Amino acid sequence: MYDLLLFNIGQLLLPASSSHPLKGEEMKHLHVIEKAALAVKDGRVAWIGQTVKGERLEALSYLDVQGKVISPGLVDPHTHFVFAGSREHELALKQAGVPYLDILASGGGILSTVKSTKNSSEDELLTKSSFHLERMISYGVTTVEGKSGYGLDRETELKQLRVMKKLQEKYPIQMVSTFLGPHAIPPAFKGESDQFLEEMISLLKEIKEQSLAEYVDIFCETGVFTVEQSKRFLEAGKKLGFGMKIHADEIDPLGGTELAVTLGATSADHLVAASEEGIKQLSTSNTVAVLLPGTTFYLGKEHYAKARKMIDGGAAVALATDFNPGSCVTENLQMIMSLAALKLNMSAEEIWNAVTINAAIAIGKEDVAGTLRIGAQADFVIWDIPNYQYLPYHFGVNHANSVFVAGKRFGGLNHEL
Ligand code: IZC
Ligand code: ZN
Repeated sequence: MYDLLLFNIGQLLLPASSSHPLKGEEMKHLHVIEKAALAVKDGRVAWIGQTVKGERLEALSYLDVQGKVISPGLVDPHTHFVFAGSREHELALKQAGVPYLDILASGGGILSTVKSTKNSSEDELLTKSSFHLERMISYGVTTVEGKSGYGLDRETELKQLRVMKKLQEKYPIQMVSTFLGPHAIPPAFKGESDQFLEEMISLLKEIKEQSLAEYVDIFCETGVFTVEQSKRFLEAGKKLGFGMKIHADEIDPLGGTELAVTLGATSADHLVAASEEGIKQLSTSNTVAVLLPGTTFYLGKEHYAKARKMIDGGAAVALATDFNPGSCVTENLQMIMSLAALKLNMSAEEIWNAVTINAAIAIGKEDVAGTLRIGAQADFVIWDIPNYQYLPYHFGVNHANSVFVAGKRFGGLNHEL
């Protein structure tokens, strides 16, 4: 006897259950079951199949999905959603043509959010990030990565990481925490980035001991941290058993992509300015290219990451919001799927794989997220769309009818079901 049987599913999307990222051609394949049914028991996926005429599966409750599409819960593998304050005043600066890195260099940008986050109590931070997290879930996300990096000192970095730990206890969704201590150089360490980096390295042991993060990450960019510093920091993290991520080649082509491949990082993120050589190396590795077209859009840039070249060359691509208060202010991963279609020229199949299985692999959650497996936590979304190609096509709105986490309806619009 099942707890819940969803039937009359127009299309049930089942990305490959894979422990290695889908690369190149593999990204073009998306397994779809038409006229499907899905059974849930004890919060887990219990049965998946086609609705056979006359067949009657016994369940405590039934839900007629009315031909809509069901996918696994989406995975957002790169966000900075735990922060205080906001930076709407920077929009006018951007309109006046002040570049993102100049705003940072003059003490604004990330450093402005650092000030607000330092001045915020742990409870205030928890309330505000719960709000952002719930909004992400309402858009269909059931697995989220979140980064620290708005503290740049021991106390505030640990405060951000503790908030994420509390959120993991408060919500049934899957979460991954990343320590991004080297996110900017605080004013007290101006001109002394090596000393600041050492401070951040000295926190790694404590973070590991308290299980406050699974990954380490660094902002490798002009005026922030060099490739050599990034290597030093990531290697220190690796030695202690952290997974590695890197903000690489977002604005200038410093070579962070090549470094990620050399170190065997789980992901290299941004890659808008990645070199030809970096892109070639990605295809020979299992490092996932996490692309963030919402950021390119929000920064008003003309050139987007070369997703076509990456995928056609055989690399693995995932997509994320990069939700943060400066360079991409949206929790809406569906909007990112539309940008991937329109600006990265990715196909619908590639896009769905990039926000499910490849995104899960980019944060080490492939065993529990990114597809629907019998026995796994039942995290899925009922979409108000007639087919899976429709979602990227109709942009900027929320198509999530109902978001199920551990087999229970959590959020979404709940139209007519
Ligand atoms: O707050 O601006 N790029 N880090 C690297 C960010 C953007 C977040 C921010
Ligand atoms: Zn980021």
